[in-house]
Amino acid sequence: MRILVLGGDGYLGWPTALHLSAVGHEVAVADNLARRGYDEEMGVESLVPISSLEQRIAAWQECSGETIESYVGDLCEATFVHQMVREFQPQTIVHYAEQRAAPYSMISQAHALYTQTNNIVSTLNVMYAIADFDRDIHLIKLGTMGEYGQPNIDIEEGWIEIEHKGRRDRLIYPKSPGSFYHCSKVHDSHNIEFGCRVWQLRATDLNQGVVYGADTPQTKLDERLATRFDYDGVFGTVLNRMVIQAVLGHPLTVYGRGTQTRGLINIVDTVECIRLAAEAPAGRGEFRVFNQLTETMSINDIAATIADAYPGACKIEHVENPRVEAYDHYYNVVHTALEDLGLKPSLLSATLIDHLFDVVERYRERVDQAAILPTVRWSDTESSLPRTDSALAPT
Ligand code: NAD
Ligand code: USQ
Repeated sequence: MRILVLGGDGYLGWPTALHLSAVGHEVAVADNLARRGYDEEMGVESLVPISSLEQRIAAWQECSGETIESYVGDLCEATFVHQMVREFQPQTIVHYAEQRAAPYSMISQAHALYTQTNNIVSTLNVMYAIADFDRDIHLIKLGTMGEYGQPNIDIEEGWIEIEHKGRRDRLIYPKSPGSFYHCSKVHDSHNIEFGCRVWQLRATDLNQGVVYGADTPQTKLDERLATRFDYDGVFGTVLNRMVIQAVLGHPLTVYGRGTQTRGLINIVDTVECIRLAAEAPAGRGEFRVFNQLTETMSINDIAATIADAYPGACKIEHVENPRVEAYDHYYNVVHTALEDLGLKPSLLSATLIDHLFDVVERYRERVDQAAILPTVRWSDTESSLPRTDSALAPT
């Protein structure tokens, strides 16, 4: 199958491209390298050193004999997207290419505007390219579990049967996102569902939980194939951050009470979920939603699991929560669709965590301790307009 991986230079996109290529698919990646630019903006780097996209592709050719084509460009440019789709003629498009950090989207008005514009415009451009070129192309879009929030009822896979005042309907599951980034994913989901209804697109929206892990069987083959591993307070995700904190002897940073619960998935399972979804495509006009997580844990439990697994001393600290979040909430998520397609979950285990400790040990000298604590508060609003006293003063 010809598969185009958008965001193919990122944490998940690159290992996904390798996994799909390793099982025999013809793969191309597209990226505008924006993620490398956010590193420069934030003054941080991936814990694991990463090669350039060209070096990665050359290394894969050397190791496997397989070719991955590449397109460097911005998905917000409609012409670029149309030309790429016409040229590569994919049967499946995997769309990872978005600004994906909730804290980044909450830094300022400019960051919120950038995140929503980048994510929503890129997705619309991809949908238009599919609709214009070949409506049989299966769009696999990365959504997020954070679209649903933490409702006091079970979270279904994208749709819910509702009875209201004696009438019944099957509706898109209600959403309650927790950042301007998470909101952008909700807007994407609505746009794609609409595209499926009006243009008979075929789409799979993968509402993924928080990903952890540093590598996959393919990225381990050669240092030049490594994927990025973030630990900073903006792009680092909770489990990866806590593994690094344990190795550095930094207290594990539990935000607030730590009783907030999240879905988790290992990076090895992420790439396999994409293969499974690609090889069993959605039907024409179908907007299919899978909840892509393998287990749920509270932040306190994640911290305790890492502290228990770490062979040395490890302290857990409750720091002021920079976010606005629910604690002690109900959280029961249906996530059977991917397992029905054949996913064999790799659950969090002492072996997996030990492997992560080893990876971190190897690169610990690269950590900038100053980047660990969170700096972005949900309650702050930094407008892009100058704040003048005269504009605010009563007349
Ligand atoms: P990432 O930032 O490492 O990768 C995204 C890639 O997309 C980057 O390489 C970036 O340069 C590229 N990109 C962004 N905007 C682009 C544009 N306009 N044109 C072309 N390329 C563009 O992120 P990731 O962690 O690999 O996440 C990938 C996807 O999975 C995201 O959509 C994210 O929302 C979703 N997701 C991630 C996680 C997680 O824990 N990492 C969890 C759930 C869902
Ligand atoms: N948290 C801590 N301590 C930390 C970091 C985070 O307690 O040091 C807590 C946060 O308060 C939050 C939870 O851990 O309750 C998850 O935070 P996170 O930064 O690991 O993840 P999040 O911001 O939700 O975003 C990440 C990815 C995003 C993806 C999302 C999946 O960056 O792309 O969409 O996970 S989900 O959370 O299911 O929506």
